[in-house]
Amino acid sequence: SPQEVSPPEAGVIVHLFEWTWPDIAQECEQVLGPRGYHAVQISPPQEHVIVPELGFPWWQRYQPVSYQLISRSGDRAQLADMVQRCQAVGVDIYADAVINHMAAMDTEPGSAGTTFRRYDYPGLYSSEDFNRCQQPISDYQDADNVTQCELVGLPDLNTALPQVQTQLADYLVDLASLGIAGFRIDAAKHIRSDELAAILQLVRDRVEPAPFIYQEVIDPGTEAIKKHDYYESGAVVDFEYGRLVGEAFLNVGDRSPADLHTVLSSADLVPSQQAVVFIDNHDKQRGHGGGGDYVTYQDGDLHTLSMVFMLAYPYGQPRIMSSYAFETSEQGPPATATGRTRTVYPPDRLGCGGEWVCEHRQPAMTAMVDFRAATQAQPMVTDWWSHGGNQIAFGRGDRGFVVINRASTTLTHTFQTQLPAGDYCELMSAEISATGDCDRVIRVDETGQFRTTVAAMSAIALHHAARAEE
Ligand code: LAG
Ligand code: CA
Repeated sequence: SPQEVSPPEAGVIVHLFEWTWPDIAQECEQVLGPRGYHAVQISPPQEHVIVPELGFPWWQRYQPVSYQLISRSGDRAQLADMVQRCQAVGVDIYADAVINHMAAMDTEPGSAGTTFRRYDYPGLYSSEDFNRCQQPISDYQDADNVTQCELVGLPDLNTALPQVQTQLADYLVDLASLGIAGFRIDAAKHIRSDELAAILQLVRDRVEPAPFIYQEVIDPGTEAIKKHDYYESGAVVDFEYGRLVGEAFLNVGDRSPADLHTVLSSADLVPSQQAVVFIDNHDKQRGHGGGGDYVTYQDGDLHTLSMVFMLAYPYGQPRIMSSYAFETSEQGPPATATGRTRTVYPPDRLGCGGEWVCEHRQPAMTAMVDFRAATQAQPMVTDWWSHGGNQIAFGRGDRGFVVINRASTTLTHTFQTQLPAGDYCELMSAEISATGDCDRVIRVDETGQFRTTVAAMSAIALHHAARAEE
């Protein structure tokens, strides 16, 4: 029977890409808990390759050497401490689980000091544990090729074997024993769905409550492996959603935000209660994972507005990408010359808005995390409105209303809503004001209408729980 998955109201996930464990602990206490974030996706916590000759790229983390919890983000004790501290303020931790393959680059010992060779990882796996293909994946129309050959040349585990399934389940159970509440299944498309289901069943047999599972299945609709093959194991990350929203906001071809409600309603997306969605992820923002037209922090206001749309629109469980600034696609996080990651908090105190971008701290993001929580009980879109291609608005019944002006001109209009009459606090401006006070009050009249002006390339949002003081 299909696994229970978190409903969309379970809240917003933030991917703190390449953050260290002590930084994540502080971020939970100071920002994520107070602001109502639901969970953090962390970078893969296991031992990984070290590649100094390429300047310690981020993708070191996707080449596992062993399942010792010693990585660029910190050690086992730091990981355990972080999970506890986040849990204490109501924030769950989801680990990125790299279980399809092992490390390819074997010239240096791994991050925990383990010496290994391709197809031979001491105490874990030897050559008989790997698939026989041993060639890079070359044919996405052939399911066996996709699941049994090597993703970008990474040694492909034979996940049909009981000993491999047990080894992988042991790793995930170990993470769960530290309090980790869910897993992003990396490269799920490259693991046969029945074999992945068997591995996850071994985990569920030993972990209570069952971890939240979301599987990385990039399905453009034209390949042998389909996202629905994976629904029985949990949630699935929908890659079409972010592409469709991105193309609309970028005005690719003749697309525009005005068409989005129709386009999303008719697209072949993962069912809402089983979908994890994003505007950009760590691959798409740098042209990895197949590339495509996705909007990223480098697009500035366009990115903010796309994210506002995702957080306001009642589909799937949203994941916010929290980036570090980069110029080249291989570039790792801010680091010393020896590859030690430099931190947001002490000792380095780099802070946010520079080398660490921290999209999740933007006022529009924290406002919309609040909006999503306040509107979750109303899953319908009401009063959809558009003017031209780039000015849209919609309601969430009597719970909330959002206006997104992606045009380069000011928008003044009288909007129809289902909101009860009253004085509402405009959420974005409240977040921006230093005091957190309600800077801008919008009055909804007895007929549910309000008239307002929205600046070019900006948005406003109202919800029922943020009324202005009488
Ligand atoms: C994923 N999802 O399914 C990750 O989101 C994605 O970031 C991972 O690839 C991929 N699956 C495998 O876990 C990343 C980089 C690759 C990198 C790989 C392994 O996008 O570029 O490959 O991690 O580190 C690198 C080199 C390749 C080389 C390969 C093997 O870039 O040129 O062939 O290592 O040595
Ligand atoms: Ca595989």
